[in-house]
Amino acid sequence: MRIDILCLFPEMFASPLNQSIIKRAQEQGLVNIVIHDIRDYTHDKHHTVDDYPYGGGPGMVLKPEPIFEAAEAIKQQLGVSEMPIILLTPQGRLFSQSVAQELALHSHLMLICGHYEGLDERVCEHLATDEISIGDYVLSGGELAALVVVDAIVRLIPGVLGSQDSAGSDSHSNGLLEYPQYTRPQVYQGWSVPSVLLSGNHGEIAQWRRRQAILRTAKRRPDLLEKGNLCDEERKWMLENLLDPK
Ligand code: 9WO
Repeated sequence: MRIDILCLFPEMFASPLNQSIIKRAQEQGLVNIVIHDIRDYTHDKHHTVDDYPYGGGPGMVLKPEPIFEAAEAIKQQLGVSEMPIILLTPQGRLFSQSVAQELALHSHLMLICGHYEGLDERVCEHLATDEISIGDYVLSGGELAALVVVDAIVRLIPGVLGSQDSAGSDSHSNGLLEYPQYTRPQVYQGWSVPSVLLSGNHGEIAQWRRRQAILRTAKRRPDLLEKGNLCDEERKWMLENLLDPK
């Protein structure tokens, strides 16, 4: 997969993309992430990327020309006429694991990050094919949101995760939150690891984990429960344990 990112602060990407799983994915040639500075696509002496808003008001607005020119240059260089061009904005559709899965199917993605000021609406209307928000809060710009989106997508590319840390068992991939996990020591400050996990009984352990995941999802994120495919027996157990917490 190739991901091109247009932004005003390219240095924000250096460290996050050079760690851990994303770094390894790039080294293995599974993803090629290229950062572009929108300022490089200006033609005036001062490399102007923004201007005053028509109609007045606070702040500045990113000019459309450098963004369109950057996007066209990249499409031409790649030899593709159509690819998802995604704007990171609080006005976009809400990002989720299912949006990440959908985007991970493409061979090329382009992400556009505004900063400080807003973007000229013609970029949204006539260049972007999609607008994505990572949540209902305002950031200084789209760069951090783009990093979140890239991280979630890259780990879904086949071969990026080893079979050890399969993407399939993570929180949200089965629709439920993850079950509680423990490692050594067996007792820490008087707090013991649940004895079922030491039992060696794999059937009991699997049932305990599934039930813990259900209970935790019911308590913290009941909105996710419908995606969890509970059977009647699990639903009954959940209701008993929600009413009667031990
Ligand atoms: C700034 C501004 C100043 C005066 C009047 C109106 C204004 N609008 C904005 C504005 O929308 N700034 C945005 C900053 C422009 C696009 C990039 N920015 C951004 C993206 N902030 N937060 C996000 C974001 C992206 C994805 N998910 C959550 C938040």
